[in-house]
Amino acid sequence: MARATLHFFMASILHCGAFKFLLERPLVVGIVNVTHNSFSDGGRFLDPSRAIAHGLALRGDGADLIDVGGESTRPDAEPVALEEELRRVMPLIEALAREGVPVSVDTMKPEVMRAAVEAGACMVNDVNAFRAPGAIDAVARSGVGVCAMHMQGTPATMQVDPRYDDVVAEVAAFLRARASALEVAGIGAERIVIDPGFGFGKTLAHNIALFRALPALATMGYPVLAGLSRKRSIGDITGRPVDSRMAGSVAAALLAAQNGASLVRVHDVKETVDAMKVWRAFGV
Ligand code: HH2
Repeated sequence: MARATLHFFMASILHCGAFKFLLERPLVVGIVNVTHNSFSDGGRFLDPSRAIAHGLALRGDGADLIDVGGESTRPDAEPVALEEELRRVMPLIEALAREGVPVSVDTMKPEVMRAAVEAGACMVNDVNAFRAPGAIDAVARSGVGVCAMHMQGTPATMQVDPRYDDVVAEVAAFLRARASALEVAGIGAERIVIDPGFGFGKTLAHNIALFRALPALATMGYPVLAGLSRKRSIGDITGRPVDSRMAGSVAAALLAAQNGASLVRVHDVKETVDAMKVWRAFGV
């Protein structure tokens, strides 16, 4: 099968609360981090009005969803207290939801999940794959979409010495087990997204192996999200610092989509949306 047709072959619908996304083309998820230490946009959106303006601008640039985070998961980032995380993300989630923007919340904390869903978030994106006590309960009955990501270790330790016998098999088994746990709790497959977690306890070689396995991961029965935007792998490959990784990131998003990712999580929305449009127009 030609690569470009793989995606369309598997088109289905992702249910995220009031929003239903037809996965006939890759969804572009725009990132807004309300943190001082995120590796790429840290410190830029601590002021709520700037964060809201940026979220609306990304939506205007063509983002299908806006992913709001209040706790950096960069290697060795300090955990953020619950009250502080709520203080950071809630004004932005409330404002974007009020404007009718599909909002995802990027959190590991069940209390933040509940508050965000209550405020109108239509998706919960958990880099810890809903392993915290109470995390599955926080989303099960809500109808929102859920994204379960693979991470080896914790952000504090994950990049110290990541090791796998078979990274693709281990990540796939983990994602299968987490998706089953979500389904057992009553979350239908149409609400579940899986994510191999590029850069979360992985070397460049691990990331490359997982990237090449995207077509296989995409056959597991759930849409796959790929998040490579401006990450260290892009820096390692291009030799560029964080603020010069846009072209590499767009290439990675496009290739991920061509290889079966249904969602790409990116900082550079406008450029990624344009690249996807060109691919779809010229693709065979
Ligand atoms: N990557 C980051 C954060 N959340 N969620 C998913 N599902 N997949 C990812 O690959 C992913 C994620 C890290 O990127 P960023 O939010 O830009 O940085 P930070 O964690 O430093 O805030």
